[in-house]
Amino acid sequence: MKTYFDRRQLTHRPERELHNGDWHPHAETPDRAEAILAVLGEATQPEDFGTDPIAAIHNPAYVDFLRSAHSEWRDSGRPGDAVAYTWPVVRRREIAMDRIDAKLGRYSYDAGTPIGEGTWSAAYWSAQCAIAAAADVAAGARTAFALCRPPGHHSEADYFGGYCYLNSAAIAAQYLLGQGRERVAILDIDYHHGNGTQDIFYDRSDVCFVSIHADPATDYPFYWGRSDERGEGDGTGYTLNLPLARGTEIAGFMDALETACAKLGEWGPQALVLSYGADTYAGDPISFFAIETAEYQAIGQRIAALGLPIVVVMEGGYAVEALGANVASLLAGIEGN
Ligand code: Q9C
Ligand code: ZN
Repeated sequence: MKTYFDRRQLTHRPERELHNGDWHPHAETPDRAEAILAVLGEATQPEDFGTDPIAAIHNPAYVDFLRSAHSEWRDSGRPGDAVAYTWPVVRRREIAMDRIDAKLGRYSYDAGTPIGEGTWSAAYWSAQCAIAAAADVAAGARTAFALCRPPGHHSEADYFGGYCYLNSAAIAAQYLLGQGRERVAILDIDYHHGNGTQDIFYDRSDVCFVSIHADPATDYPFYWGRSDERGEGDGTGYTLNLPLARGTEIAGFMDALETACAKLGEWGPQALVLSYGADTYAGDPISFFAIETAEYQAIGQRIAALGLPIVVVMEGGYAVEALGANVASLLAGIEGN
């Protein structure tokens, strides 16, 4: 299957993140992408689909903010990456804000997602990879792989967080709807709940969001991903959360995947966007499931058995030395090997 990647995605190099009360080297490094490329061999540079497909998901004020945030930070005399440190508690009223510090808090929800000089360009090209892969599938390809990095599933219409700035999976799903598909499913198998994707489609019935992830009672992002979150309004019943305990191995994961696939099969979507995080891997340094490299193939095979065209979008996965093999294993399963 075709892999999409653009070298400009490497210009995002976050220095550090606030975790457990201290600063740590950032886990979402450019060498993650290099490690995947080294195993897959070759990638196609996506064409530039412009900002329209991004604006179909993200608010204009948020996109403007992202584009200029780092230069505003620098112009206000601050060194290094822009990082928020003050947040409005649960959606205060909309107010006009000029101060970069205020805007950083308004448009984010954590201190683990720095904005550097290359962040906008990298996030933009990451999203273009997802659009290019979706365009292939819309044109009849059975599968395509978007090597998105930075990842996207924690980002909503107007916020960033969880190492994510633009929601590539959501942008891909919306693009498929724009190409005549009426029902598009998103299956999210990253270790962390895809709160941004859930929020984007929470009140909609044209995109069904199904997620398998670590229980938010113990794991980031804490405030989303409980099994009683099922959508609202027209979207009631179109969100399905399947939280699992820390320590989950392949058997427990496959049981949840069976439930997820049953739900998707019943609904009958015309295409699937797979948010794939390899941070469910046993050796992941920031996550606590126990999936082994070879087992991703079975996961891929089960998803392929849905018989849907699939856009695979890369999300997390931080065990850099195993990341290429973990991605190759999943893709082999999806390709029917
Ligand atoms: N410094 C993805 O896998 N970790 N994002 C909490 C904060 C945040 C992971 C510690 C994990 C985000 C796409
Ligand atoms: Zn993750």
